[in-house]
Amino acid sequence: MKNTGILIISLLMLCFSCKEDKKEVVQVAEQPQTPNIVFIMSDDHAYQAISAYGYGLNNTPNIDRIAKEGAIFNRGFVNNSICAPSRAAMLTGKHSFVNGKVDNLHPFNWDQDNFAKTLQKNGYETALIGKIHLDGLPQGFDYSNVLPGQGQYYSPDFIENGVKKTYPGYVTHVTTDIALDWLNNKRDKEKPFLLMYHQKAPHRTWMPEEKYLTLMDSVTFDPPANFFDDYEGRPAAADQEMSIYKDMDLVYDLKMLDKAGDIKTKYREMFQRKYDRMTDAQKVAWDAYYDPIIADFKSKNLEGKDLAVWKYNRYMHDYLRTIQSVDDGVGQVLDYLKENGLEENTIVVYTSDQGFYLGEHGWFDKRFMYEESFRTPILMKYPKEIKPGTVVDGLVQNIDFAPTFLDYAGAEIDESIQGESMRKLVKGEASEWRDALYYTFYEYPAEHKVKRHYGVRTDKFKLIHFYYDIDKWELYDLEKDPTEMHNVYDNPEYASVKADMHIQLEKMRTKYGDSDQMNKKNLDLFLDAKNIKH
Ligand code: SGN
Ligand code: CA
Repeated sequence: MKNTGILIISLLMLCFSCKEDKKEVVQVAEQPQTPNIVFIMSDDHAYQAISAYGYGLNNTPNIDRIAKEGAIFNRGFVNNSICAPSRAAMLTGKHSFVNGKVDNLHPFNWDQDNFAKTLQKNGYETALIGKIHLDGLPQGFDYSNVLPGQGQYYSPDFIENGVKKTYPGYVTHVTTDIALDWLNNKRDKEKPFLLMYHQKAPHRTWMPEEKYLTLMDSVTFDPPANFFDDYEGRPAAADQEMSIYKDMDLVYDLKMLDKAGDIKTKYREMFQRKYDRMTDAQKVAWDAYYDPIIADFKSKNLEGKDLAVWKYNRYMHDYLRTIQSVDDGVGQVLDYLKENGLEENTIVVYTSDQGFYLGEHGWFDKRFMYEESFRTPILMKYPKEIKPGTVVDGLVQNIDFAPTFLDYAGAEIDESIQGESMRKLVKGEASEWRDALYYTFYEYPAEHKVKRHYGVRTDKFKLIHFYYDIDKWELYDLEKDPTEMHNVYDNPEYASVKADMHIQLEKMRTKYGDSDQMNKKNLDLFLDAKNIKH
């Protein structure tokens, strides 16, 4: 489709009115404008922790508004379940092995095309605010104010158009304030706009703001049914470092920074530095909440399963609290749109850079192609085109955002873009849609020790290959085994499914241009960068 730019398209509507048998033709001019786009993303936000998805863990009324007024996607997935590669895929509409950002370590090449650059060329005013985790000055944005790397929860540093400064306060609110300031005061109001409003929360180390320190304090969470997973038949799943029981740090993750210094953990000092960023008043509020919990914890000497369940609850409380502040910010931005007459003509998307484990398989973090981290929440509203309460079940992926936004904006979708526009799918008008998704993950050997793998997911099945220091295939029957506990790869009953899935996988690799040689090239680069002999 050719660009219509910022120019208003005049539609001529013919209106016939009959007067004494004589037809009179009246021309009425309607002026639909190019839509604005607010692309909201948070970091590590599990779909299980958005109330619109119905898991009953928490209440996110503002994020839910997007689903209520528009669409909720039940099958939204990422290309690569780790921060920077997922963001690179969203910006470019291309898989990691094509855009080059395969892991958090590799540099991102901002010189390549991204959808913000295309929108800019088509007359959009563009801004990128908050976490992006892609080094270098962002290209494609008239205004950028981003966190360096992972960013900090308290007294965060930001880089505004390349210049670093520290803001007082709590990162989620600072990000929202910067976004509202840009909407109100900084943008050119004559132009359609793209606002990428990207929160750090609820990323590790899940530090809540003062206001929510006690939220859900009286709630006890039951761990998921597979919390005490034995990983039978899944050696790659067995050999990771993202276990709540084994790997979650009592101080760094769970805030047991006792003043006496008795609780000595690997990352205690690192957490101390985060704590030290708070003001005295913030520290007083923080200590008033955590000190009694620390004292209680020390008195109990928990072990084994009791300790695991205690850690899970401590984790859930802080994780969900950081989400509450994210939800408040979404509400403020939605209100701004409403109060300024922008609601009708603005597309709002809420998503995360990937899903997250909330105790499933006993884990926190992400990376695996298993559902909880491969999936991601996606909610989208656009009153002009999307009916309230729409439910989308098609298999969509983060590479689809770029072509979708370009499609809505009437801009050209370059043929090198690998994602598909979701526009027709959301309207229920797609005559055909993909039946399989491709996934890759490369960050190993590294933190959390999740092995390199790639795979394909169809409606009903998933095939995964773990490689490098392992050579193991996994096959899941997602209908019978939605929590992926039974690897049926060697089960003779699945012989024909296995053969079909191998064909699907090869089709995907051919379609997108991936191969074992690409994996080898990326592995060599990674090992060289980490000075690992190979
Ligand atoms: C940090 C975290 C990890 C997390 C990665 C990637 N450790 O390294 O737990 O998996 O980020 O997350 S921390 O000690 O720094 O919190 S990502 O979302 O940025 O990809
Ligand atoms: Ca992330």
